[in-house]
Amino acid sequence: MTQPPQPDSVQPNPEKAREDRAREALGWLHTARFLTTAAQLNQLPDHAYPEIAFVGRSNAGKSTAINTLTQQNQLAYASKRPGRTQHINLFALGRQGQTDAVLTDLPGYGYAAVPKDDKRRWQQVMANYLVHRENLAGVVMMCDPRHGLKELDEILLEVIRPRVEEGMDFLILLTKADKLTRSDQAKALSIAKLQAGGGEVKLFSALKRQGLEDAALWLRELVESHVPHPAPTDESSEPPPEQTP
Ligand SMILES: Nc1nc2c(ncn2[C@@H]2O[C@H](COP(=O)(O)OP(=O)(O)OP(=O)(O)O)[C@@H](O)[C@H]2O)c(=O)[nH]1
Ligand SMILES: [Mg+2]
Repeated sequence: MTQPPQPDSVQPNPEKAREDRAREALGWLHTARFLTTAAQLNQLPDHAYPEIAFVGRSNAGKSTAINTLTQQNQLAYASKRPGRTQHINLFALGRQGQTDAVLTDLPGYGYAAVPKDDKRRWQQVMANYLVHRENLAGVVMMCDPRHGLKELDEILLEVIRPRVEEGMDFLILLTKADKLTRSDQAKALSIAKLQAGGGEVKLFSALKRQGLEDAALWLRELVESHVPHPAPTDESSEPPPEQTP
């Protein structure tokens, strides 16, 4: 006679667990709200939360990715016209009005129609941000796989290399994957992995919502790995009381 299954014989279902985690991560991302906008680094507010920046060439799909990940159509400005994002825009994340992380939408680079001086000024602002922003915990580089990683992307990778070596998280999202066939997607993925020197690379399509869960999980796990201490509140910078078991 076969025994009925015992509770402790229930096999864990990794797929279901991942789905649950992804749902939780997307719910968390949906809490995103506009925090502030700044033209340069010294105008950004100091805060204690991990910040994750979306970088990439103009028109790569940074703002659209932020809107798709947060499931808010008009949070970040997205447009067919390259150069739409012209400031550093910060968005706060966290449930119940509490902040536990910040997303940064950065203006894209490589847009030919931008005057030379503006380009230089902007590249300086971005390099400053990527090198000096203290609580920068992760960088998501958006790259259109039809063009591949370009010279400016490579320069940016060099700029953040020391921080990545110190442990900063880094992800390349190959955007607009819907414009590639399956086999071209696979090729683009292998090439970008080589170029990223072993860094993480994922396919992403805002249009088809491809890679959405992967990206959401990556962001969530990054933030969870950075929250060992409760963040100080605005009212008091005193350390929190010791937890008793
Ligand atoms: N087919 C397709 N189009 C996309 C996707 N993501 C973005 N786009 C389109 O690409 C264009 C640029 O998108 P944005 O999100 O504004 O790009 P950005 O990187 O923020 O651009 P800048 O702000 O200029 O740096 C828009 O017309 C989007 O609709 C995608 O996954 N698939
Ligand atoms: Mg933008």
